[in-house]
Amino acid sequence: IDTELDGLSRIKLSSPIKLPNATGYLWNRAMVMQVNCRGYVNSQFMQPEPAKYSYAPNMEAKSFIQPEHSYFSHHPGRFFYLKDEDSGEIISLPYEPKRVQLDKFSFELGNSDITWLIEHFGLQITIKVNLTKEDLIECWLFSVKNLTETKKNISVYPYFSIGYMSWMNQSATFDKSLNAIVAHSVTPYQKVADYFANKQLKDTTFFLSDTPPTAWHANQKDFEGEGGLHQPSALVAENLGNVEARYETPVAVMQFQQPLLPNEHKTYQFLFGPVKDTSEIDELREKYLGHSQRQKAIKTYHEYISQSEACLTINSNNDSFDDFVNHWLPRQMYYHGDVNRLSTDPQTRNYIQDNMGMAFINSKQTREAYILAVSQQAINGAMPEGVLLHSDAKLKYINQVPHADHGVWLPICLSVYLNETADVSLLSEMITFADSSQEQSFICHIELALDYLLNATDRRGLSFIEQGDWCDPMNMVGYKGQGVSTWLSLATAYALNTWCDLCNEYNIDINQQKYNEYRFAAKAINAAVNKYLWHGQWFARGITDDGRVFGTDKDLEGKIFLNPQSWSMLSGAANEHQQLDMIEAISEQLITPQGVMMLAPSYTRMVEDIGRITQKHPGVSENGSVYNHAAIFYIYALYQVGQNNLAFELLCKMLPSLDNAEITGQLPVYIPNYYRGAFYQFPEQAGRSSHLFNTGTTSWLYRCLVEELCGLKGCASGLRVAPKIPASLQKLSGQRIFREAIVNFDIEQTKEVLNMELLLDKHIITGNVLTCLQAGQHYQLQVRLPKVSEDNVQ
Ligand code: CEZ
Repeated sequence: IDTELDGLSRIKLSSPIKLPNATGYLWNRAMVMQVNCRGYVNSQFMQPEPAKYSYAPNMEAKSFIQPEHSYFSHHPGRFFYLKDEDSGEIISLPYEPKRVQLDKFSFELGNSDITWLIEHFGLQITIKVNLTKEDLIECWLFSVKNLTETKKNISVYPYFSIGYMSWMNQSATFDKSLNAIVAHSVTPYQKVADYFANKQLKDTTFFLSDTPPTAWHANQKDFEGEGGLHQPSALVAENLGNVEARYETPVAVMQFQQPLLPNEHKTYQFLFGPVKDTSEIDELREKYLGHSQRQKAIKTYHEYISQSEACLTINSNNDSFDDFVNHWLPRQMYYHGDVNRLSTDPQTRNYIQDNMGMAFINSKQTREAYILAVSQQAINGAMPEGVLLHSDAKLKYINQVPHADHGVWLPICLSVYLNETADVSLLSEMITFADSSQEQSFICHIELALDYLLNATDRRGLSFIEQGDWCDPMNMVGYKGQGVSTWLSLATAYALNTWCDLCNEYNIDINQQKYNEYRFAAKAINAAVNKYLWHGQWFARGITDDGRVFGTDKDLEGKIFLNPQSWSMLSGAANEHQQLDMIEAISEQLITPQGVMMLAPSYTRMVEDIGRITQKHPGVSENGSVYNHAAIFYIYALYQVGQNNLAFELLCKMLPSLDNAEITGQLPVYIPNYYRGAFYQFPEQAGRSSHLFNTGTTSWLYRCLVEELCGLKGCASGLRVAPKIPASLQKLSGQRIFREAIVNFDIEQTKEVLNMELLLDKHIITGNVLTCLQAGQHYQLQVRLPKVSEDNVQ
C-alpha cells in the first residue's frame, strides 16, 4: 500500500488479497458506482428512483445501500479474462473470478477515476473507469502492451455482468450496427397503471466496444458451462460461440483476438450502462466513443468532481491527515450535498445535515435546500420524515415510520450557513407549507418547528420519542405514546439555545417574549433531564412507555449511550463536574482504538421496550459500533466544553488511514458510517469498516475542522479567530476561504505569549474578529497561541 501526492492524491493498493473489501466510489447526479479492488462493482442509477442495470444473478430486494456489503462469486462485476493463445493459459483481471496471483497489481483511486495497473505474462495492462458529468454510462479503457522481446498472441474477453433483469422478459444479443451487446428486459409489474408509468424506464443494458469483436457471448449460464466462472467452458474453444440469451440470464462478453509485437500496444474502449432504447445507445456512442470524446468526458467529469473543493486547506505536517482533510473529506461531503445519497426522499435530518456541509462548498445550494425543507413542513410545525426531491417522489422505507426529531436540525445546522455567509435575507423569505398555501417567513417556520417540539413533551417536560429519534431503530421505547428520549430532550434544548444565540448574533427580529420563552424552556428541559435522567456518572438514554429508565448502570446491556452525554454538553445540561464524570465513564466503557462506541455493552438479545436496535448484531451499526456520526457529535461537544486534546485525539482515530487499513479493511478515501464496536465482547471483529460511505459524519467533521480545530468561524461582523489546537500539534498552517476572501494562516503555539496574538498582514489585531476582509483579496494571518497543556482539562 502506498500513497502518492501528485497535486491530487491517488491512493494505491498493491495487492488484491490484503484488503479484499477495499473500494473506491464514483458518482454523478444520476448514478453511483462502488468499485471493489478485485473487480466487483455495485452500481445504481436514478430513473428517478434507484434502479439497476448490472444485477445480481438472483432477484434482488430493493433497499438502501447496506453496510458491510458482501461479495460472492457471481456478484456483479467487470472482469477481463485474458488468454495467452500461445500457452493456452488464462487469467482474469483485475483479479476475480480466477484469482490468479499476478506479477504486479496496483489498484489506484483517483479523484475522478479508478484504475488498475497490472503486469502478467510479460504484458502491461491498464484498466480504467470513469463516469461522465451527467450521463448514465460507465466509460472503460483497457490497454495492453507487450513488454517482451517476442511476439505474443492473446485474446482479451471483457466480461460485464448484466444479471437477472426480470422474471417477465429478458434477453440479450449482439447488435452489429451498434457493435454492442444489448440486453432487453421488462421491469416486472402487476397493476395496469404501472404499465404506463414504466414506459419511461430504462430497461435495456448495453455494452459497447470501439473495436469489432472476434466473437461474443451473451448467455451467462452457457458461457460458464460446466467449468464455472473459474474455468468458463466458453473459453476452451478458440472463439466464443456468439450465443444469445433468450429468457436466460444475460451477460456481456466479447472476445478480441490480438497479436502483439514486442512493445506494441492495443487499447480498447468500452461503454456500459442503461438506456431506454437503441437510439439512446447511438447518442451515447456519438458523445463518448473515440479518443477526443473520451478525453473531453474525462475532463468534464474531473471538473464536476473538483467542484467538491471546500473552504479549508491545511498543512499540519502529517501528509495522510492533510490529504484526507484537504481532498477526500470534501469529496465525500460534496457527494452527500450534491446528490443526497441518491435518494428521492432523503430523511429530513440527513438532508439538513448533508446540506450543512454544502455551506462549506457552495452555500447557494444550502440555501435552496433549507427553503425546500421548510416548504414541506406542516402548518402545525411538524417537519416531514423525508424531503421529497421531485414531484413524483414518495416517502418510502424508514420514512414511513414516525420519528420525533426532525424539527431540531434546522436551527442547529442553520448556524453554519449563517456563519459562512451572514445571509440574513434567507430568514425573511416567505415560504408556504406542505398542507397550506399560507406564506410565512423562514423565521416563522423555524419557530413553528420549535413550538411543535415543545408541545411534544410529557408532564415532566421530556420529549416523546414515538418510533425513533436520531436513532432510527430505537423504535419500541415510545411506540405506545408514552416513552421519552433523553437525547431528543437535550437536542431540543440545544436547538432552542442555538436559535436564540443566532437571534442575538445576527440581530434577528424575534419577539422578545418568544425569545424569553425559548431560553426558559431550554433551561427547564435541562433541569428535567437532570432531575429524571442523571444516574450516578452519566445521563440515561430515556424512559420507556412503561416508565422504565434505561441506559444506566442498572442495565446489563446498553448501560451507557454516547448521544445523551454529548448533547448534554451542547445543551448546557451538564455542569463541569458532570462533564468530567461522563468523560471518565466514556473513556472507561466506550473508547476503542478506532474511536468511541455509541453504546456499551452491545445488546445480545431483543429488548422489547427498546426495539429493533437491540436485534442488530452486537457491535454493528447503532448497536454499539463506533458509529461515526455519533462519535463526531461527541467530538464537537468536547470542543464546546474546551476538551480540545481529547477532541483531537478522537477525531484522528476516526480518520481512515493507510496505517490502520489492515484493521479497518478500507482505504483512506472516505469516512465509513461505522467501524465495528462491541470492543470488549467481540474484539476480533472490532474496528472493521462498514465500507459504507453514506454518513452524516462528514459535514460535522468538516465543521469541527474549520470552526473548532482551526477556529476560523464566521460571525455577524466577520471571521472570529479562536483555534482549539491540541498540545500535540505545535503548528498548523493553511488557507481558509471565507466569504470569498482568501486568508492564508499560520497558527503556532509558543511559550513567548500568554494570550493569543493576531497579526493580519503584519498588523496587530485587537480582539479576535477580522472585520475588514474583502471578497477576492488575499490575506496573511499569523496566530500565536500560548503553549497548550497536555492535560485534557483545559
Ligand atoms: O441509517 C441512518 C440514518 O440515515 O441511521 C442513523 C440516522 O440518524 C440516519 O438518519 C442512526 O440511526 O436500521 C436502520 O434503519 C438504520 O438506522 C440505517 O438505516 C442507517 C444506516 O446507517 C443507513 O446509512
